[in-house]
Amino acid sequence: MGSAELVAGALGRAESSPLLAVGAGFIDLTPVWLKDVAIRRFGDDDKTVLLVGLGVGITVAALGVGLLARRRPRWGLAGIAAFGLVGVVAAMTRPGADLVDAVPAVAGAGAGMAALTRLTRATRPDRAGGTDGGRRRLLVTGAGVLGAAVAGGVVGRLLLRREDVSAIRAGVRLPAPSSPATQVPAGTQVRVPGMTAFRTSNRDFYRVDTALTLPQVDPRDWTLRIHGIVDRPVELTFEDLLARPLVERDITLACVSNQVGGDLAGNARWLGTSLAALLRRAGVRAGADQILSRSADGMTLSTPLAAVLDGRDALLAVGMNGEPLPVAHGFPARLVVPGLYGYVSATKWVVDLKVTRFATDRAYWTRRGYAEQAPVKTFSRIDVPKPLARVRAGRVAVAGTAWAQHRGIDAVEWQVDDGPWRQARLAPVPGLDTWRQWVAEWDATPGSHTLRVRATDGTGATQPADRAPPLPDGATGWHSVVVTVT
Ligand SMILES: Nc1nc2c(c(=O)[nH]1)N[C@H]1C(S)=C(S)[C@@H](COP(=O)(O)O)O[C@H]1N2
Ligand SMILES: [Mo]
Repeated sequence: MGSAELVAGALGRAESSPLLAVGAGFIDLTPVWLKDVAIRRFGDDDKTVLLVGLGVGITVAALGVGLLARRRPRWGLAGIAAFGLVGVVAAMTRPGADLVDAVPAVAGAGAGMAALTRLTRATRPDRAGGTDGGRRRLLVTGAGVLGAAVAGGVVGRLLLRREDVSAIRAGVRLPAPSSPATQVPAGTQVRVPGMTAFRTSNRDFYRVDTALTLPQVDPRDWTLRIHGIVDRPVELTFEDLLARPLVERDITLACVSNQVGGDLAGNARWLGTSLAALLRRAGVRAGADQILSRSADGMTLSTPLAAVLDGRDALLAVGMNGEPLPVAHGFPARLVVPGLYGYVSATKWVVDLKVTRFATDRAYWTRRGYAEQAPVKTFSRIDVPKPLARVRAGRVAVAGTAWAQHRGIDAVEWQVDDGPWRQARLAPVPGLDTWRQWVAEWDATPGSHTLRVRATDGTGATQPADRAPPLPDGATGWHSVVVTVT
């Protein structure tokens, strides 16, 4: 494995590493329910958990191969060849893979077979040293193999740093917007200790994607192709993109995998060019109802065309909170469409837009049973007090966040135990496309209490009580927390 990492590093192809390729293949083959569990339980750490799990699995399998090799050396070699084959298949089936991507796994299997042969030979007792000599030789050979493997792995990782675009990103200067964001009114941020920030920092912004290794896209090589059912296909460079009129908007992004009470949502100030204007330049023809977008790492997302063209601030974004997009959030360019869940709108590292029909093309998530039309569902959450908190009797601030992007939040009601629903005070918001904070004052009496919340959106529809899972178009249900008052 160390040799394979070294070769992958020398080739400058992270995903040709058998470990990462198998991990990426695993992500693609993971059933939707398990993905959901992983996103929910491990959040941003889901990929680390996967890699550690793979590491444990490989170690156990390697022990099996080693034991087998003691009795039947040929079978041990066959075991390693099988490992290599899995790596080759995984690397070759990554999007855009070619024959070169098979090289690290083949090299790794070759090195593994050589190491196994030396190790099994070292265990054989010889006349001079007897069993003790054999043991010593095994230890020395084993340490040598381990050292070479670790060194190979480390050097391979270091070599991959050449591909890193962070330095290039740091040098990108974004032009000022021709249409700045509306000023955020005073009081948008509810002043209660422990309350969520109205504007999510880039570092705290949730991350959900299938990229085991972050795509490193150099803006100098980046182009966006717009084609399909259009009059004039368009190809745009990063320079072309920055030369277009840029708008700046506060937009809250939410993930369909977010559970009742969950935190897979964030609010940022995005800078980008109008997606509708770009599509008009290409000239969308009659009959189209979908934009199929593709990312540099081969992910595909489908977006309802009508939502992009209905006048909302759908963006091809380059900036996030005053900086170029972070690499993890789509550098150099991504889509942001207010009011739609991320999986049908927020393509990171976007390189291709095909104007098409839902009847013709399906995307990654919709092929896996998620809905084609996925407007964000009205959601409200109690952020303070935290679940199972202990608070003192008397006046207690209850506060939280609600969202219904592009419809807006018109009311938030809260309830103690099974008492009457009361109106919470809503904080002001800069527009319909961000989340909205709410706050209320509770005269808390000693004992254990359940606090519950529900929101009403700008169309007058109140969040339903019925619990639904994220699949196929977003979770529903009222959030509640239990607190102990002393
Ligand atoms: N290339 C790519 N873009 C993607 C995804 C992905 O897996 N790959 N995931 C989508 C999903 S499901 C969501 S919720 C948002 C999350 O964006 P963020 O990671 O910047 O918060 O990105 C979307 N864009
Ligand atoms: Mo998502």
